[in-house]
Amino acid sequence: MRRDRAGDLAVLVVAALAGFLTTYAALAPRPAGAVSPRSRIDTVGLVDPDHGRWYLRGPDGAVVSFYFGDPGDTPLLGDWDCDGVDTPGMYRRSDGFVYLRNSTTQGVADLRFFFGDPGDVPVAGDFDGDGCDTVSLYRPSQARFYVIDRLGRDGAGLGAATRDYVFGDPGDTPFTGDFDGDGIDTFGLHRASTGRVYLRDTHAPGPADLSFVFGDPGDRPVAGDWTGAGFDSVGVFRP
Ligand SMILES: [Ca+2]
Ligand SMILES: [Ca+2]
Ligand SMILES: [Ca+2]
Repeated sequence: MRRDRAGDLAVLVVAALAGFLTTYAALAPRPAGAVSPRSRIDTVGLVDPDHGRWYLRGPDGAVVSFYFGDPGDTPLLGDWDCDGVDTPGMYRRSDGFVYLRNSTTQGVADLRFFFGDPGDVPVAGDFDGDGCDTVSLYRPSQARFYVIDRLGRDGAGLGAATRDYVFGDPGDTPFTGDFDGDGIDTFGLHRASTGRVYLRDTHAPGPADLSFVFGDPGDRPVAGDWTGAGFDSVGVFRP
C-alpha cells in the first residue's frame, strides 16, 4: 500500500494477513535536497489474537500499542480515509462485519459494513492506485479474487466488485503488495504445501508474473518495502 506524498511525516501501515501478522510502515522524513519522495521503509507489527492488542513497530524501533477488536478478529491495515496514514481494521467472522478505524489509537470503529460470505478472506490495498485503500475479497473455495475499489457504506454491504478472477489454487494464502512499484497493489499467494510464492502484477486472470520458493510450511507471508526501493517484496513470519 504505497503512499508517496512528499513531505508527509505520517505513520503508515501496509498489508495485513489473516491471522495476526501485519507489516507496518512509516514514511521517514525526506533528507534535505532529496528529489525522490520514496523514503518509506516498511517494518512489521503484530496483533495478539487472544486479546485484540496491536503492536506496531516504527522505523526507529518505537512500538505503538493499543487494543482494537476482539479475540479471533482478522486484522487489516490500510488508508481508509485517503489521508496518507494507514490505520487498523478488522473482520469479525461471527457477525460478518468489517470494522475500520482512522487512527492508531484505542477506540471504536469509524466505519463498519457487512462483508462477503463466512468463508471469505478480506484483503486490503490500493487496487486502483487512487491513494485510497479498500477491502477486497478472496474466496478460498474458488481461488477467486473480487477486487473492490470502494469501501462499504456504514451499516450496509461491501462496494461492488469491479473485477474478479481466479488466481492460484484453493488453500493458498493471499497477501497484497505493489510488487512492480507502479502504485497499484495486486495479489500474491503463498502455498504452504510447497513453500512457493506466486506474485501477480495485474488484476486479470493469468499465471503468476513471478514465482519462487521462500519459507517453510507454516510460515505466514507478508509483503513490504523493506529497503525503501519503491516496490514491495516478500517476507515471512515464522510463528
Ligand atoms: Ca488514513
Ligand atoms: Ca484505491
Ligand atoms: Ca503494482
